[in-house]
Amino acid sequence: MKIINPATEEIVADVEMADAAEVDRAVERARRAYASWRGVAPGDRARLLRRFADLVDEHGEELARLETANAGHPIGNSRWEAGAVRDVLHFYAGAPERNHGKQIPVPGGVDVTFQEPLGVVGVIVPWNFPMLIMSWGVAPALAAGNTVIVKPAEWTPLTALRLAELALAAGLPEGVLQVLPGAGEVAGARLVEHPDVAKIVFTGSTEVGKEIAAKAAAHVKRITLELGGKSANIVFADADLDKAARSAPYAVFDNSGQDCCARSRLLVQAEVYDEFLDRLAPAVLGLKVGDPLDESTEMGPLVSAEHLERVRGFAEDRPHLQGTCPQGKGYWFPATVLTSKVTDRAFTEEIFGPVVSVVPFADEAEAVRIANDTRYGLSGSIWTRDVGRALRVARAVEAGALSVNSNSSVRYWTPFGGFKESGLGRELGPDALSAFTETKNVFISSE
Ligand code: TXE
Repeated sequence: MKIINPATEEIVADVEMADAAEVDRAVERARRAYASWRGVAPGDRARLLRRFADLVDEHGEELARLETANAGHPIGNSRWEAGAVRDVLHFYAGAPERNHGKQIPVPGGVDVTFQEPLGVVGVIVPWNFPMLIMSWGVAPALAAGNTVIVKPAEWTPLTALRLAELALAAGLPEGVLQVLPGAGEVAGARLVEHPDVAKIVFTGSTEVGKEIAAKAAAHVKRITLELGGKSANIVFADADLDKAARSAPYAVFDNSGQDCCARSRLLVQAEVYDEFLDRLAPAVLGLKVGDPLDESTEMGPLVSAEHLERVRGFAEDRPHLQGTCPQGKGYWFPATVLTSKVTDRAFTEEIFGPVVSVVPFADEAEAVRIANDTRYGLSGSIWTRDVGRALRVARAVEAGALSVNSNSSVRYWTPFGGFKESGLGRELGPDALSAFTETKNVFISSE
């Protein structure tokens, strides 16, 4: 398949797509590798993961440029993402030696638990953060003693393929980490259906996530799902409005809005609604959209022509403000603010583009009601100076990753995942390892 640079529409690579038979062969290799990888001493496994992290660090600039060429991310963002891949690997490199079980008092002997690896894990990755989201599944899965097959998104396989080469160069044995580019309905579906794949980690659309959950259920296969979002950014009248207005564009336009945590529903308390829209304008109109290799660029293109058309279809009703973007080659779309009704499609469906819908609310109760009136529940922000209100609203909003007076969502050492149709299970944080292990209880008789 031809891989396109979304900023220039140039072909940057031609990548072979795996068919079902190739997936089967990869699963067989992963099974063979598992037999020895699970027995590698914890300290040795940790050392290999650290060496892998060091190589990612050494090749950070190369990985960043590759991600920019393939996914269109501004180069500064891609550098941050390469650094985050390194950090995630380091974080979970500390895990093999802390993969503790328990000793439970029982009469007539000793009872101990072991955290056993699962076997072969399939990690199905989307195109919005190709190398970063790959690392969230790969690092804890390998640390726990599993072997991994990654299926990158069709449009963005390049950094995943390079990471697999770096893993081999770091000394990870053949078959421990494989990357298999392929179509979702072919290679992805085969991974999900393969009886020897013990677990699927999937990040992508809620629709495909549901399909995967149904198929996995047929084998009682373990799954972690990170799906769509339609997160709320709630601004109360008592908030630091300047800070909230400066921060709001990045909450939705970062990565051109192609972010499952994008706060694409901006709820503003009625008494400051007009003032807030006025404050928002310079931040939206001033956003620098263009060549992702230019160090000063803040927003790049969308990932593909197909996705651009999809986003465009959402941005026509009730436009309030629109920034600028390059014309001509590339999949460009400007930062767009809509003053929506809560029933508008743009307000209820995930757009995954640089489009934010603003609506007013009267009071705390109404803000919570609107925020929760969605099938999604991934992230969100609350802006207020009232600590009590911040806590009440944070507890009331049905979402997995909230922030107060901030628009950040993800830190690799804290848990991340969704309520409702935004997902199942948690990635990252100290407990992610348990998503890649099975508890085994062993009783040893002393009689
Ligand atoms: O996602 P898909 P798409 C949302 C976002 C976006 C929409 C569509 O709203 O506009 O989904 O994007 C693989 N069995 N998100 O179509 O199809 C596919 O090859 C197994 C939110 O790109 O879900 C790719 O590797 N795998 C999201 C991955 O699934 C299958 C990130 C995601 O593709 C498969 C991406 C199948 N039947 C999109 N069909 C987020 N949560 O961040 C596809 N795939």
